[in-house]
Amino acid sequence: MSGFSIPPSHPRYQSLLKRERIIEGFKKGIVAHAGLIAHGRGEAFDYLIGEKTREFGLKAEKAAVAAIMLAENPVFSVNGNVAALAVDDVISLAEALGMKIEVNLFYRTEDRVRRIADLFRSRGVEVLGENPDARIPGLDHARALCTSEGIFSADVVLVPLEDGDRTKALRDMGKFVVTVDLNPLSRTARTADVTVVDEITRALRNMREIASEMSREEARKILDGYDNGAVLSEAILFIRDYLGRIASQTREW
Ligand code: PTJ
Repeated sequence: MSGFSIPPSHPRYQSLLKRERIIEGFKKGIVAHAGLIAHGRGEAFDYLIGEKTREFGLKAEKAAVAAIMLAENPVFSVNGNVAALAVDDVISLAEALGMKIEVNLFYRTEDRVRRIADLFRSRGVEVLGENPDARIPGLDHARALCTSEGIFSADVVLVPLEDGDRTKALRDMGKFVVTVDLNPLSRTARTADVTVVDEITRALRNMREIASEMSREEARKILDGYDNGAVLSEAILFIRDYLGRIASQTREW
């Protein structure tokens, strides 16, 4: 940790703990510089939903699990922030749903890829991404690098905390893209097939629980009835109403 010890009684304990994980990940060369900024943006959006999983998040989490469960080659794409915040939750979900894990970075450096892969190896888990042998078409430079065994041949890709370009490029390849993004207005959120508007550690834990209860038959039904546009719209309207309620309470102070 950064030397600052957070008392569990602190009202913002969970949030401060995640912030510490990001800082620690940055110091260890796992999180990119921009990852610090991205985390702050996530924190701000989490405030707008009251830092809780809401109904729209849960609906999307169910659809996400359903899509992954029914996939032939589902791949979990991991970046610096996701590794720093949720390495054990990534492993737990990937194992439950038979997903490969691939390190795929927006700000790719070989050093950071290796450090993230080492983090997984330290838990006895091998990941793809260190020796890319394929490219995502339509993306510039190193961001396109991936493996033919993993992301390149995947039918369903889980890409949390992503940027819109890669989400679109993966969809253009015909893949079914699931994302987790607290910002319902982001390009990724609006491009993915399933957008989970929830915080990554909460989302992965919920998805792990859902995965242990869902049958393949249920998965098919859930996916057939799922409408990502409607769920995203619910998230935006929730924020409007939530802020409206807080505004009214504030007026009565
Ligand atoms: O490790 P790299 O090189 O792959 O880089 C990773 C980052 C996150 C820096 C890169 O992908 C990036 O710049 O992402 P963006 O464009 O900032 O998008 C990240 C999105 O994730 C934003 O919409 C944030 O609101 C959202 N976000 C941030 N933290 C969380 C989050 N969503 C869910 N849970 C979080 N903890």
